[in-house]
Amino acid sequence: MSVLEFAPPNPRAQLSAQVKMLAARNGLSVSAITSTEPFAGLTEFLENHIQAGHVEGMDWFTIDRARFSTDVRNLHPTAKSVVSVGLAYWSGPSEKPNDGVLRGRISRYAWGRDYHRTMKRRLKGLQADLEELVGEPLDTRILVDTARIVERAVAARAGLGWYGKNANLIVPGHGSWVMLGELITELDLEPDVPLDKNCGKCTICIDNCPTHAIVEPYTIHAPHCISYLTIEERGPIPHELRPLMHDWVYGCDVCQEICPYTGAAKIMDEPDMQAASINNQYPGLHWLLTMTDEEFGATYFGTPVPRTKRRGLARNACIALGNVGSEADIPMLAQTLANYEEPIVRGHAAWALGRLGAATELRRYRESESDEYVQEEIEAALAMSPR
Ligand code: B12
Repeated sequence: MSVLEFAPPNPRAQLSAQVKMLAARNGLSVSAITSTEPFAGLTEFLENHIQAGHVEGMDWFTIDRARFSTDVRNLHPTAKSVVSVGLAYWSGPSEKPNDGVLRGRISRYAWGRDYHRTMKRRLKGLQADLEELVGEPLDTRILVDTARIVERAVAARAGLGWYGKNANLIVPGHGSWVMLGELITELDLEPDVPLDKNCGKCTICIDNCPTHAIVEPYTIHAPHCISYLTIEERGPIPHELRPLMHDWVYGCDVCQEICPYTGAAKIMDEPDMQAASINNQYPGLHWLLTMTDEEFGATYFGTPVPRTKRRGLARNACIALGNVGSEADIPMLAQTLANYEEPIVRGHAAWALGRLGAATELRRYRESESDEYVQEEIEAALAMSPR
């Protein structure tokens, strides 16, 4: 008889293994456990991060909020464990179709259904299964993408993955193509250990970030990140950054696509994360400028994209046309400058016309434009336009 057979069963470890098994059964691709101890050094890190201006523009990201987010017990004082979960969503390589339509790019996490809803539904399923397992109601908190917790810090300490230099949490087998969520519980579970992994000497994400937003390893200067610019920024996008945004109209995946770990991700059959139509992946840029509210709703309702609103997508489409368009796109941009109801979109259409050298069109609408901001954009566009 081996020594192992005499080892007493560890009920805490057994319960933890069951939790992970139930998480997987509820469609949560990966899960790991950490305690509710405060995160050592994180408060100071976030304070310095905010003071350095790295989250400027996200007004909700205050020092008070950051302090609150570094101790899970602020949310649930009697909790003992956090189950960190991930929804892996790499669906294989993908390219824009070669169909003669000039198209933009939407980041992969936003192709399908809104992951907040998908994850919450699955986490609620996990909670119900846990209640059945322990035979009593549980006081839990279910979180997905809330500013009240630093999800990557939770996941890293739980050993779900490790920090890449692009700040993303890299999960073995899935790269960073994993959205995160948590279940905070009073159950006393066995914490997992952090992974002893790092990027080594690789700096490929830093070298390839189009706007140089990875200002040092593990630090994103959000006001320069294309994800921030296309989704969170509501006003004009800084002129100097526009040419660097290429054809991204919602989010950006460059620092993930370029990462060697992410390139080796497992293909997931995850219908909730797949695009329902080509416009959910690679929307036609002219279509983004002419779509009605109804078309916008029909295509994007239930996905993460409405966060940027119809005018945000149209603004971003103007920038993309200025970057990847040609003379053939001038009439559409001129029509946008003349007729689009939102000044923010007209202003960016003027910029794109300037990029494409359409001085005649810019002069044509210079007099009739009554909005001061758009007038300024027209003047700046004329200054850069050679024709
Ligand atoms: C605000 C925010 C953004 C902002 C700012 C991002 C940033 N890096 O700061 C913007 C809009 C730019 C953004 C972009 C993206 N985001 Co975002 N975002 C968030 C949000 C809401 C808060 C992040 C935050 O607190 N940032 C502040 C920084 C300082 O923290 P952090 O980068 O999360 O983690 C760092 C610190 O915690 C630090 N750290 C941790 N512990 C300790 C301890 C010590 C001692 C020290 C020194 C440091 C330290 O190391 C971490 C890595 O650098 C989270 C959800 C959440 N509640 O956590 C999602 C989240 C981070 N985003 C996510 C995603 C998917 C994205 C995008 C990929 C979307 C896209 N395709 O366009 C990009 C990626 C950009 C990037 N490379 O980071 C995922 C990340 C999944 C993953 N596998 O990592 C999250 C977790 C949402 C989710 N529920 O899945 N995002």
